[in-house]
Amino acid sequence: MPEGIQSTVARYDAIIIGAGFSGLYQLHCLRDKLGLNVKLLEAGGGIGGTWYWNRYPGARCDSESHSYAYFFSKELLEEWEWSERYPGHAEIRRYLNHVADRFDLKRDMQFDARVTAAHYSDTKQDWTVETEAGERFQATYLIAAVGCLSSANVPNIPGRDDFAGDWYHTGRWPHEGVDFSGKRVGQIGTGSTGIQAVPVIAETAGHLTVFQRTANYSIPARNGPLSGEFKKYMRSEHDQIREVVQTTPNGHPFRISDTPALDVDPARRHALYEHAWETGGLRFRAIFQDLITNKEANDTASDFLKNKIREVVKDPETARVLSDIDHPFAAKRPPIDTHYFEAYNRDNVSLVDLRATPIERITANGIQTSDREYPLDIIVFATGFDAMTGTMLKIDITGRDGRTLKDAWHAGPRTYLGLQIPGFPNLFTLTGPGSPSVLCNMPVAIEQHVNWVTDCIRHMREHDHATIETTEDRADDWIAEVNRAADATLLPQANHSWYLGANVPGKPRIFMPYAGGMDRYRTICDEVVENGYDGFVLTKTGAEAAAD
Ligand code: NA7
Repeated sequence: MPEGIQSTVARYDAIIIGAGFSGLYQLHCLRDKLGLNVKLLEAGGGIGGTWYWNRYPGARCDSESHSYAYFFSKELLEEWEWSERYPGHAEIRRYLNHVADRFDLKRDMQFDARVTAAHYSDTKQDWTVETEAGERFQATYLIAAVGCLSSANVPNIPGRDDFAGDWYHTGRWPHEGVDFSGKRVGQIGTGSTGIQAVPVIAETAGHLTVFQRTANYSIPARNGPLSGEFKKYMRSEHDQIREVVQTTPNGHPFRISDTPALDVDPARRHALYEHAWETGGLRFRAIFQDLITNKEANDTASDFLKNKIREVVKDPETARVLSDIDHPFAAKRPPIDTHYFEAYNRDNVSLVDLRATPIERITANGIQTSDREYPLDIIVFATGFDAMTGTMLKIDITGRDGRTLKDAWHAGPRTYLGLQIPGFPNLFTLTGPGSPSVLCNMPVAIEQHVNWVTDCIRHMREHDHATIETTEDRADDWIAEVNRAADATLLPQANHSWYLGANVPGKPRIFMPYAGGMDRYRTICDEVVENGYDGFVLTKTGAEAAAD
């Protein structure tokens, strides 16, 4: 144990891992509503979770700001004012810091405290949590608020350590920023992140070479400052906005049309797509009811979007490579952008088609493809995340009978409702795999989960329950339901999708988020409670395993 580190074990009712949207609200609920003694441990040096780390050029949320917020406090809704249609990373951190200050949360948080291990004791019925620095904490409840996109995926391309220049992953961006002026920059990756970064990096780079493996759709975000009128609407109509976000399948502040795409004649359909393109953002996905369930309907949107790429991008070969998209629209998370395709019309931006000429290795000078070497000063990895499970699996977690999480999840994540894992009593996973999470506007999914966990712990304390744990059978049933929900959509049809874990070599291929809709999911969770925590086993204080 390093010098100066306490050797005694601090004791709490609950430990929360992570100071993002979910950790902050969970701390507020457990401490201020239930009166528990809570400690929040955070690996980063400050508040923000995903937004603490993602500071790359152009980093911005794709949810509209008036819905990317907590809805639990009327006062908070009335006093906070977003400045743009989509909040940038710095503004989101300001918001979360404001929330933490307003509810006096920081006094129970510890930063630079990366949790490396969490072990459950069958005899003591509690968790011991250990940080990288060797500090240990004990608690009855352990809440993983670790985020879905927090474990950076840096591909293991041969020669990476040989590179003589600088390289960065977008999800671990230096706080002081990176100076691209006059530099030869190579960017690998054209997902949501890469698509945001390209136009901004291109503004100062000497030359930007984008290495694209899978071509992607993107819709203009149409970002801009919010008008005074809209700000007034946000403040005065938050009840109505809340009602929409909490009752739609995806938690966004707009309803999904109930018209199937093919019920509309082609001219009218085209006009509706044009209108949605001009409106911008994820609303595009909502203009027809069946875009993510019916391939023929989806083709009408895909064709429209591919044509837009060809209209915008002047060089025909670049336009061909960018529009040669192999998956249905929205089968992967659809990016939204600010002048992404336009960036390819700049003299200092060029595109490399990795499908035609794959990367062979990274050299001291740059990137070597099967065709040639691209000399570079900086490489930007916009290569995404070991999503939804990566962060949990990096922690050495053992549950009942010393069973490791790695073992429990060797074939893919096993949870009931994305809330609990069989064999891991009193461990709750906020927006865990098997919950709508990333298929929903995140703060909406987070509030529902935190409220559920808070009510559950309240129930346990009121009824003298020592532990709660879901069962293997229930996890099996829920995995089948998650698969059924995904198979009813086009989502599993995208290769390399991080929804499937297919972007990380060796990761089990299983559809991780629940695609049945946040509205339906909320009802299922409510029914579980109404039926006496159906699917969970609750044991009485002091009892070994007396099922309730
Ligand atoms: P994504 O969506 O996983 O995108 C990662 C991109 O990096 C994607 O274009 C990948 O191509 C590419 N990639 C990954 N590994 C490689 C290798 N080895 N070689 C070449 N290209 C590679 O991550 P983002 O950060 O953009 O977005 C994550 C989420 O954050 C997003 O969906 C929003 O919810 C917010 P591929 O498609 O796998 O061929």
